[in-house]
Amino acid sequence: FSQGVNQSLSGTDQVNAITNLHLATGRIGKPGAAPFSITGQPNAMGGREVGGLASSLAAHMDFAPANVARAARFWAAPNMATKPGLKAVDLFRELGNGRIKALWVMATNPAVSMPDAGRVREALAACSFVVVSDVIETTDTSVHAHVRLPAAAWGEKDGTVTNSDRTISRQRAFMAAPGDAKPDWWIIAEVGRRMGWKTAFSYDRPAEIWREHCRLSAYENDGTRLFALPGHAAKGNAEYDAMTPFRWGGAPFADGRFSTPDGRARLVPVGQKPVAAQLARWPMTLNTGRYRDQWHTMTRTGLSPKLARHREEPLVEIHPDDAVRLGIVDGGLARVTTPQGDSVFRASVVATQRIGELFVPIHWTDRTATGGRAGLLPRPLADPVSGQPGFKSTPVRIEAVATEWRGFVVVRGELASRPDCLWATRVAVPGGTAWDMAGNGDAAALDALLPKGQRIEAVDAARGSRRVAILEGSRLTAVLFVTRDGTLPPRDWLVAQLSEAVVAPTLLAGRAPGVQVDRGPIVCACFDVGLKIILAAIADQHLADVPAIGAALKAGTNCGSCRPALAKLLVTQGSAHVA
Ligand SMILES: Nc1nc2c(c(=O)[nH]1)N[C@H]1C(S)=C(S)[C@@H](COP(=O)(O)OP(=O)(O)OC[C@H]3O[C@@H](n4cnc5c(=O)[nH]c(N)nc54)[C@H](O)[C@@H]3O)O[C@H]1N2
Ligand SMILES: Nc1nc2c(c(=O)[nH]1)N[C@H]1C(S)=C(S)[C@@H](COP(=O)(O)OP(=O)(O)OC[C@H]3O[C@@H](n4cnc5c(=O)[nH]c(N)nc54)[C@H](O)[C@@H]3O)O[C@H]1N2
Ligand SMILES: [Mo]
Repeated sequence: FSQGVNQSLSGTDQVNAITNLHLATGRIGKPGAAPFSITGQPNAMGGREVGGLASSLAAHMDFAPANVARAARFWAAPNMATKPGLKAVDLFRELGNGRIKALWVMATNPAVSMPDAGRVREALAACSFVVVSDVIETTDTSVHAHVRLPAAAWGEKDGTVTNSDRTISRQRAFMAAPGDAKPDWWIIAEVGRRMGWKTAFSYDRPAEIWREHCRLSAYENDGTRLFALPGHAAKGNAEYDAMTPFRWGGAPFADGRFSTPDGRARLVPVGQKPVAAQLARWPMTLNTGRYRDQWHTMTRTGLSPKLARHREEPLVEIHPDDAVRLGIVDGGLARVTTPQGDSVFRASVVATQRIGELFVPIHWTDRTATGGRAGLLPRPLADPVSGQPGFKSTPVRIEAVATEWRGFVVVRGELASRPDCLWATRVAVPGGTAWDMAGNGDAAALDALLPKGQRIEAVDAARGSRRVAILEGSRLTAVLFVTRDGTLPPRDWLVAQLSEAVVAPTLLAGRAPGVQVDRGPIVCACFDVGLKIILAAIADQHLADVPAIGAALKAGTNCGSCRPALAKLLVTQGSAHVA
């Protein structure tokens, strides 16, 4: 099970119901038969093992007095925290209430990813001391920082990660960290030393931290704490360096004994909350989640033109019946509103969406769009036990948004500032950036976005179209295409002009001389294979399965992410062999 179960206001009851069912039917501790929460963060399990949660100490110990006393003995720490800290939703509420005066945000982007993110942003802006450690200079959170600490990214640092199945692997740097960037452990230890704890934070390498972690896991452990790595505490630096991946814990519960005082499993009673009545003002339900080729708040994946090809923009998905009823058209803009806030998305009318529900992706931020902000919409409510927000079901309404003009700008590098119009969204393209835009009123103000240089312009007053190009010598630095009633050419060819030493004479026509091949939307990002090319090949070459498409076009033969999409195309084309 995944986040539809966990990230719910009754997530704890749902997970316990699943676990109870497995216990009652004896499906625990046997290969292939266990409840398994597919959590998504790389090293989410490692984070739990080291106690990176408000609700736990390190090494799988909670705040029971005996555990607090044990951790105090181990670290010779007289001043232990004796109760859980604030979980994320509570923490940002208290930040907003002014109870938290100083905040250090590390490796997360809460101004985007927390529920009711508009309020989170206000709370960050009002906090008197915010520190942000990130691998990217400017994020929606770091713009509120008083101190920014440059952190080394995963490929630049050394340590271990734990998979959800408890496999611990060494991770080794394969790139040098840029500039002053330092690993997070180094930054924390340095702050600890500067605060006066020179010995306690005297680590000079990850192997030392690893040995301490292993010692704590085994410390006063009579077997009731499953997490224990005693053998590793004595390993030297060379052994740590050469460590191969291993899974801790053997086959827990296979012998029918569980981590309870009497060793017996417990069924936890669960309750079914009554389904809340649909409210007239908020008649639909909003679901939020991920796109195949973007990661969370896009601070890193948003840099890649290749990854942008799959889905260039944040879309709100809506069922055709709902769309017709509400006057929403495929490709048009729509405003999605909840009591917490609103955001404008391009509508995608699809029969795969459930009637009465909307889906929006979580990835776009203030850096990458004027709208498309999913995080503004969910309620800041959480499951009472786990503290997980209910990200997947927010009462919502949607309405069509009309605009008078639409257009795009393509620029070498980045625009100096975000376009100031009703709707704009950024797309990474080879050699630069594109922004798709729509708005009302005079579009002339968009000219201010363009860099300086030699300017050529074409105007079609009848269609309200304007096309501007900025050149530097024979090379293109930017184009701006805007229209009220006319069509816009596909951006691809204009983007390719950024890389040409001499710009094409047909530039303002928006296309090369001669006939164009339209590849359609990109399905296979690795090999740049478009939908129309694939459909033509399926029909012309009688391709019958995914490997045959791979052999003919290479599509689906590298990372494999598009293989489900290819399989679906085969089914909809009616030529699939049933396997
Ligand atoms: N490409 C990409 N992959 C990622 C990530 C990413 O950002 N990009 N993030 C990673 C991370 S950190 C995580 S946590 C995972 C998340 O991975 P998932 O949890 O698999 O993905 P989500 O997109 O969050 O969608 C959760 C699913 O639950 C369904 N759902 C909603 N409500 C309910 C309900 O009441 N009951 C049931 N049974 N289902 C429901 C939704 O329709 C949706 O299909 O993805 C990981 N993988
Ligand atoms: N509405 C809605 N909201 C959601 C979800 C949803 O389904 N719906 N899903 C939720 C889930 S499951 C998750 S996991 C969160 C994800 O939300 P976040 O964790 O806030 O999102 P990321 O973009 O992964 O943020 C990680 C940040 O750390 C930086 N970073 C990367 N590597 C390092 C490093 O090694 N060190 C440091 N210091 N910084 C680093 C990145 O540049 C980025 O700014 O979003 C949650 N929010
Ligand atoms: Mo996650």
